[in-house]
Amino acid sequence: MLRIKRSRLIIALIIFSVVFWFILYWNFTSIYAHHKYARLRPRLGVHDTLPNKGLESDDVQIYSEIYLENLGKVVTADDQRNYDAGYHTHAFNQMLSDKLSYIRPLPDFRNRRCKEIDYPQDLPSASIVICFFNEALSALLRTVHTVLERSPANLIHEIILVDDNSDMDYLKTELDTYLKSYPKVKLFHSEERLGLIRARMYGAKQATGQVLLFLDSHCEVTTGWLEPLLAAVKTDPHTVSVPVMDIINADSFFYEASDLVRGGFNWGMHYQWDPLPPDLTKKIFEKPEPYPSPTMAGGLFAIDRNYFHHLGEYDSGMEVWGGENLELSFRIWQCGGHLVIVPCSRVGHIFRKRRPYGAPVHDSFTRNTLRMVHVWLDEYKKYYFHINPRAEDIEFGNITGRVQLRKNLNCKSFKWYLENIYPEQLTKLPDLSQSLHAQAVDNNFRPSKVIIRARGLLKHVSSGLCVQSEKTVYDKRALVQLAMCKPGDKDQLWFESEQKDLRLANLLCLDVNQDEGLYARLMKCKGSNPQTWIWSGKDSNRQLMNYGTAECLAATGVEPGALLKTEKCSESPLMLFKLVIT
Ligand code: UD2
Ligand code: MN
Repeated sequence: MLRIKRSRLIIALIIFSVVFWFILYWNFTSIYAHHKYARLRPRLGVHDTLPNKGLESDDVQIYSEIYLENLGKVVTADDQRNYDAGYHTHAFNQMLSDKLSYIRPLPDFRNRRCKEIDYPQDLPSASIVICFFNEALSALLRTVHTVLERSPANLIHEIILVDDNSDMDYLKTELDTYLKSYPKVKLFHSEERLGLIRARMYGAKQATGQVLLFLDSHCEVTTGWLEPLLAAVKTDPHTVSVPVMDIINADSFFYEASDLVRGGFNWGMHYQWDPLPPDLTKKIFEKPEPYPSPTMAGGLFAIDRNYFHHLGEYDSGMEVWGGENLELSFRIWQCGGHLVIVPCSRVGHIFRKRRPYGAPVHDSFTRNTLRMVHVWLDEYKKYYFHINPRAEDIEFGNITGRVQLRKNLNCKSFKWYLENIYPEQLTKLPDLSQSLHAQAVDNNFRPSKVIIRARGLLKHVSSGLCVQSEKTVYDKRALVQLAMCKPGDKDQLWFESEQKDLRLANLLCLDVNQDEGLYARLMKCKGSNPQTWIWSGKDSNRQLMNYGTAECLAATGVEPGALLKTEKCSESPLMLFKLVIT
């Protein structure tokens, strides 16, 4: 009897102490967070001309978490204005970026075996080339400072910044003054807008280091990033090395690890990330060595400077943005080089949901891609045109110089490239005998694999009409149109999936032809960027932004039958939609 009582007492004591410690811990952490927040709170409104270097280490995580949680509740009207203006100009949380230290400690996501590798003492030194157009000063300086801080000084020959004729004054006067204290950093202002491709060529011409290392202007490099990239180029100067690209969240600025992947593309000639086969993942885990990649994303890579020039730099006929990454990837492989991803080198990049800048050329992506397709794809270009019939009529300038370059370099065929470097792609050739719409229906995605977040009518706010499939197939595709709302009708029932696509009747995905920025249509679900739709704005004022075109879905009219397309996001009421949950 006494024994039972005693054991009960012990159990009660244990429960009590667990609860006690839990409450104490919980209180402590919330007091701690609260204290930090109270300390940081007054800084929210501060907007120095040059960003302060205030926040360090774990502040970053706590700060961004609390900030995001409380946004709209506790911030002042000024904060809100700053916050909105930052997003508008840069498509990321500039306000938060301005508050973060340039050199914040970042998690080390490298395989631990990377730290045991001894790199040669005599690695070549690098000219880091960073071009920018209207970049946020804090993001740009964070790129520069992390490079200076996290690279052995003898390996940084210089940092070349190319201002691609930005509009902002702070990128001229203030930046010039600031950089005076950093003799290795050389800033060039272009007198005309070159676009990122010619801006990189311009930067490369100024460089005198043995290796060129290109970075976007909103990156953070991490410890140990440089040596393995340079080592790969040193081992073989015809090897182009690419770091693993981690994700800096555009809203919270959290640094998130990416999986090990390879670069690929689809027949619309959009870049895509391909998962690694499991056996290769295992091999790299055991021995984190560079592995071949059919293509690269484009922004971050190291290349021997002489080889870059020998290989024909870039196609200077390409404008502003897009396509140059696949062009260079094909050129490297077809003309005898190697393209590798270096798992021990990790660089963070702010991935944003839209490009915040316009272009003097209407659709530089298609124009650039056409130049690439005509020079490198040989007979395989028919697949590109099958996917993009409209591209056939688009002007792409003179390519004789590039065709000649291919001859001079004695490059191999695209067939060789596919068979040897990207054989998986040969299994995904579009069926030329079928129209796109027929294929879309035939191969429709298995809905069971997809997690649905919401379902309902996709209502166009200003017309009060609903989005549905156009009944007639036009120009090989099923477009979507506005129609009187019919709740319960399968033809108007949209499913929003976890991967942010919009599926009509849980069958086909809302897709937009990125190359032309034209009409929204229904296609087989692929999880691709042109099928990724991000809601922005609040409640009934919401826009649907397309990840592929970085534009917003808009109705072409307010009457039944009006088609939908994507257009540059604006205040237009034609762009407001809501999902009326059913
Ligand atoms: C990706 C690449 C980018 C480029 C692009 C295709 C990564 C991390 N990024 O797009 O480097 O290959 O695909 O073309 O792989 N810029 C200029 N002038 C301009 C426009 C942009 O200097 O007219 C700068 C811009 O400030 C940035 C860089 O070029 O530093 C890349 O532009 P982005 O960040 O908008 O491209 P992103 O990352 O969407
Ligand atoms: Mn970028």
